[in-house]
Amino acid sequence: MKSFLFLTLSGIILSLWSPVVLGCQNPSTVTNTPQKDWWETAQFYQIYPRSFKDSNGDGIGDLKGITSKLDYLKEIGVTATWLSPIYKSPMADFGYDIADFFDIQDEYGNLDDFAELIKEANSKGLKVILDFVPNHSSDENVWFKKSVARERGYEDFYVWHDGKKDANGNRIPPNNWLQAFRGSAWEWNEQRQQYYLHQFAVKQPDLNYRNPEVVAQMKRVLTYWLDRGVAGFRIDAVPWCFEVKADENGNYPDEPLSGFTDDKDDSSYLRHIYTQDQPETVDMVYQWRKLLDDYQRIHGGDTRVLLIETYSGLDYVMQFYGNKTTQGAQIPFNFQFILNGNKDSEPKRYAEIIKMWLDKMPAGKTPNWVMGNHDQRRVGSRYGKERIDIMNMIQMILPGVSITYMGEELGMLDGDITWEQSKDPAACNSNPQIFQKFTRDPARTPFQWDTSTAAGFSTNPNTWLPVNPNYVDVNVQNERNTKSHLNVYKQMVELRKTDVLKFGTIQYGMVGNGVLVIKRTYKGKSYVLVANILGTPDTVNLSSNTRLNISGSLRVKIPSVDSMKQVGASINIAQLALQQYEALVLES
Ligand SMILES: *[C@@H]1O[C@H](CO)[C@@H](O)[C@H](O)[C@H]1NC(C)=O
Ligand SMILES: *[C@@H]1O[C@H](CO)[C@@H](O)[C@H](O)[C@H]1NC(C)=O
Ligand SMILES: CC(=O)N[C@H]1CO[C@H](CO)[C@@H](O)[C@@H]1O
Ligand SMILES: [Ca+2]
Ligand SMILES: [Ca+2]
Repeated sequence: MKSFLFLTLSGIILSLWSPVVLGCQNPSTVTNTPQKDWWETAQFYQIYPRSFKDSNGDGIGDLKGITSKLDYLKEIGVTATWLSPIYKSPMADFGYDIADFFDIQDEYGNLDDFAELIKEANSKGLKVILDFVPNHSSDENVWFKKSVARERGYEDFYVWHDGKKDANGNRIPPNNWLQAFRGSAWEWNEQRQQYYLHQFAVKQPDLNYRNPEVVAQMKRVLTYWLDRGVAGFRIDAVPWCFEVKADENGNYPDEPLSGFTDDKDDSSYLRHIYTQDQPETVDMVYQWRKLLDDYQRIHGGDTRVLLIETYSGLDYVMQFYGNKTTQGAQIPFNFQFILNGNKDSEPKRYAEIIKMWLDKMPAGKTPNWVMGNHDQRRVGSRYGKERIDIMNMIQMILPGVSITYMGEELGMLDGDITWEQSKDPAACNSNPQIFQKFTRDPARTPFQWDTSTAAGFSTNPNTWLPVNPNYVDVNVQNERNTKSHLNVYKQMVELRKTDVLKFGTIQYGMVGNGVLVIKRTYKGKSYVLVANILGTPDTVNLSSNTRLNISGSLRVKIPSVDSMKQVGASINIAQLALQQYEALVLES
């Protein structure tokens, strides 16, 4: 039995942490008692409010619905929940097009409902985090209307340009930049007689972050919601905040061709070296972090956190953690399990994905693990429904922050949404032949509570997206009472409260044909996840990967749903027989 890969990291005791230290540090030599701030070992849970719980029977989830289900969040051990956008919006992009950053969309409720949600959540020890969408506003935002009218103070709130003339004297856009959907990123505005930049839809004009008044205004947005009790922000689409600075004539350079496609309207036709991942964007995030820290200094309370969404390259992502002198975001999302793996991945890929983040992460920072979100297919649909427990167990046993998208704890799967039923603009802007490639609706179907009407999501059988028919089996009520993904998840949550998972070192590697092993150790006590990634049984020798340093006796602590092994059973570490896709947490 060969071991392909071995990795170890003394990641956990902050004062000892160094990316170059390989080999198991003995934590008992640490003199200080380890301390962790609340978020460092937290369990975050993403709620897509439209699909979580409908309180008034209109078929759309809302704030009162969330408030009514806070006990469920407690039940599954959530520390903090982040809500996808609830701000006032014409819903051209389901709330990612904000018309009023200071108010709530009617169908979700109002500011009183929000206050009630915060109050109830806090009384249960739950924190609430809001999505912050800085890259653009809606064209229905009053700021945009004022900018169109060149009102004093708003003239440069957005990125405006006269455009150019072609050889025949016809007006053409300032340069070749493309929007994320299709076509030019510049739209002519008749009233103002200028083009405005929109990196997303026409209805989503880009704010001009080179205008200090815009920067100040967005900071006022953050403060406004901090005053209303939020524990931090998840910041959307960060890479798009800044574009390259205009030259002395006010012009922007063309982006070079990527060579990936001949389709001139496709965003990937160009390499986005001037419209994404600009260094100023990183600095903007540092400024937002400072705002949160200053807020805490003045108003007290727990640390406020920043969660950053970017799918950029790892070297750029890591900059968001901060540098030697400046703090950045506590949690730049780790999307490596989304970007680099799926049901066809080789087993050793799993260990490589873990390594990618841990090896790049700067010293003293906290890792985080994201398996899914509202923009991705369900974890069980991407990695295979046989691996639902495996993915939840990996996420939970790894050090640092775990982030669950609602429903993954139940093993919810993609809904089958037809072209006619589609709601996501990414699907609707395409056509019936290709929409499956773009749609994000399948992961947004209503949450499955029980076997009543609309899976208990709504009293209205006509929900905004159809309920997945598998709700008959896959629902909270059912899964509470049986051997289930939910119960495995809850046991993992309990395990996360132990010192071993909070402070322990990590060692991980492969044994057998395709068995991932993750070992956490603290003060001589270990928990070991053993997960057979493959669909074939395997008998493995856990000692064969000598550098995992597994010896002595181990007992079963948490078996996956289909495992035949009993909790408490001793296992033979030299000859551990695993069924296909079987996963076990063992304890020393
Ligand atoms: C291996 O594990 C044993 C306890 O099982 C421990 O005493 C020893 O220090 C470990 N060795 C290394 C190199 O971590
Ligand atoms: C398991 O691996 C260890 C270390 O390589 C070896 O000493 C032992 O003989 C192996 N046991 C079996 C049953 O293969
Ligand atoms: C990554 C990404 O697309 N982020 C958001 C930025 O804005 C667009 C348009 O509103 C949204 O679709 C995205 O979710
Ligand atoms: Ca509703
Ligand atoms: Ca921008």
